[in-house]
Amino acid sequence: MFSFAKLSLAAICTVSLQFAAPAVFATEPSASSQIQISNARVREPIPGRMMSAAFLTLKNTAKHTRKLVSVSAEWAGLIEIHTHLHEDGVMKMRQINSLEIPGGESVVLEPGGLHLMLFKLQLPLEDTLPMELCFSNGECIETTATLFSPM
Ligand SMILES: [Cu+2]
Repeated sequence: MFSFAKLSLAAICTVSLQFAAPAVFATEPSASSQIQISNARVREPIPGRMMSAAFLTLKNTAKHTRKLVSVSAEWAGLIEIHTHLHEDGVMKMRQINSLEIPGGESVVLEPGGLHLMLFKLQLPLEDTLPMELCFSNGECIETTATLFSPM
């Protein structure tokens, strides 16, 4: 019940902001536009499993390096940034504390490489999954991932 009330309130706020200041949204790029998130997708978990992975592309249009430090979503109890490493000939996943996106560059999170590890999923997942990415400068950006089947 609580999360439903929170969602409704967020929807109302969004609508009233759009009516109140359309010119500001149209002409002034916000700081968040320096990071562009695309192709966000969540792999459908194996039946019975409460964990999975998410992938996306982060593009930094600013001059300076930006650092992704945390990711959260209402439908996942915990989200970690992971990378894959070769260790003694074996591919292993390892959590990293932050992910740097150099100025003017893109970082791609994709199967077999960098990914967001999703734990404690609230099943079943919806087809569209909002999530929030926060950076070391305190900025947080919302994006929506789509659910995809690995088959
Ligand atoms: Cu992982």
